[in-house]
Amino acid sequence: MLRPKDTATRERKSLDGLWRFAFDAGGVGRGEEWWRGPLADAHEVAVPASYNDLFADPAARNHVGDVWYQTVVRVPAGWAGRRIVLRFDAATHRAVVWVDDTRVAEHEGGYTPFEADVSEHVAAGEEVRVTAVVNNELSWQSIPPGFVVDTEDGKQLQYYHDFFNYAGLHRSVWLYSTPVAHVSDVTVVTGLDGSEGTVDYRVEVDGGEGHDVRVVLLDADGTEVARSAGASGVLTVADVHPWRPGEGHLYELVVELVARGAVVDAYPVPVGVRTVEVRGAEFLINGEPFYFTGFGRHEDIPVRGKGHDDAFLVHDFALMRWIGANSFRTSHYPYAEEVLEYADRHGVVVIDETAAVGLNTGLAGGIFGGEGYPTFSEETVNDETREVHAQAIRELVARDKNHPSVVLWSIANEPESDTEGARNYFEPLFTLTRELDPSRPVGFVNVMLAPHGKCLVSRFADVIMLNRYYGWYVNTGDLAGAERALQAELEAWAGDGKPIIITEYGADTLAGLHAVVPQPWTEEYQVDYLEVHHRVFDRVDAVVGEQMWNFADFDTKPGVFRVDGNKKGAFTRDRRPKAAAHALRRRWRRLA
Ligand code: BDP
Repeated sequence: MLRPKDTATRERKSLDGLWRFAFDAGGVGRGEEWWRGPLADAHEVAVPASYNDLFADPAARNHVGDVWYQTVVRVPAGWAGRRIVLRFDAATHRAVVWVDDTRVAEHEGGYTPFEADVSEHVAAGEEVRVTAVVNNELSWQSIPPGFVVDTEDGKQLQYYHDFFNYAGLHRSVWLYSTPVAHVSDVTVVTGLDGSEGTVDYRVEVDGGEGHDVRVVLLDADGTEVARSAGASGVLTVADVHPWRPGEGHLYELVVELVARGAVVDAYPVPVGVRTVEVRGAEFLINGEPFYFTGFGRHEDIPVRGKGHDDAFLVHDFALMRWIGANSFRTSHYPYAEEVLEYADRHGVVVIDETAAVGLNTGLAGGIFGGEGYPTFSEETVNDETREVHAQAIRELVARDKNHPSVVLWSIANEPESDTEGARNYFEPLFTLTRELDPSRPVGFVNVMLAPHGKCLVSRFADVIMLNRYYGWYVNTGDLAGAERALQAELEAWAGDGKPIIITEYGADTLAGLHAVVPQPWTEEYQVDYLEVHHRVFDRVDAVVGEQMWNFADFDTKPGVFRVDGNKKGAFTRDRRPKAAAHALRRRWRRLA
């Protein structure tokens, strides 16, 4: 799905800013058709942002159900006769959208974009009312899963993942225009052969029967390096300047739709020429072994919650650079497209993950009123869930397939993976992901409860991704025992002959808490914990990466294991370094 852009033939208008907003605690808005007029008793709310922390009100933070967003936008006068599209970069976790009185879009899944052609429902130069109902409930058939409990105090939400269920319009909203005949999709896959690069391209066109496609590849300084005609083909680039970790060199593929010699539509796609391959126990980028350093992260900041923020984008990448990180995982959902574009431009390597987190009732099962649910069953995660999960994978690949920074798909985080149910659930999802994108390896993130010898899903993965907490959830305070246990488990995984990335290892740490003897929660313990892990990683050749959990402290639901959220950050939530940040910096700069 192409991101809205201003080009010679296209224009976009941001709808970001303050919108009218109403909580629908009684769930009556759909029945009463609230989209038909201005929202009554409306608050004002910022877009993009989570709404939860904006109002200093526990009912707002913990609201479960529908909320309503509304704005009025004037369609630019110059858009007469053009195709006009309304696009939401994300609505968490689902939404229905109306333009004036007409329902135009509906979307399931909180972290991928959706859009509607609204040409028939708007008029150039006129104002229209845009209303969206956004719902934050989770069910056994949503990705991520969860369930709603009806209590005397209203609905409460339960879920098996460890971050707060922030909701709302988390990313930008756009009105944009294209010519009626337009480029609707572009796919690029790149290759390298010595000093020659190749760009395999495929263009899809809508409404342009009889039109021609031509493509021109420009270097960063605008010089033309290759051109071709036709909706698909292969461009070759002599003396190619590859995209590589640490150096985000980008070409630009300008795609043009041409009728009778005139350019009808033009759309540019940034292209990084690089290859990715798993060979034996190595992870190769451009044919060279790559060692991942960096973090599992979250989209999580004070006040805005999961709302995208360009200032934090720049600052977080600056901190990752400062610390010597070359990569991160989009734990535990697709991040804003701005983040991936930035990673492309700056040569940062990304493991791109779906929102399939918490498909594992074994992790927190007992806490919910003592009821133990099986993860995979007709009543819980089932075939219907798998179809929602499959759609989440389709939308992730469709959105992110052209990013050179993305080198590996992660189709789930810590699902139950040691049962036949898990094996049957996941096998077709691996097949699907490979069909959608044969150019990248595919994996999932394994949980400690399904160690080597028990996991039935890792056989489908190209890369073994492990989250391990020896010295924290087990061997708590016993780093010598943790070192032995970790070494033994990693050696067992290494026997499978696949590369291993440690996608999480970490210890909760309260910034400012100190002790002279190793004490969990102190800054010293976090440093010692990391050192133990690093020693083990260095002894196991199959380990090709370490992504510490987490980049920064982040918000969670309340819990006896959580002190104002999860405190495993190398940085605090307001991005101040703990002692561990300095320790990681010394190691990762040395490794680089
Ligand atoms: C893992 C999860 C991650 C948690 C982390 C933790 O993948 O989301 O935040 O553990 O417990 O289970 O800190």
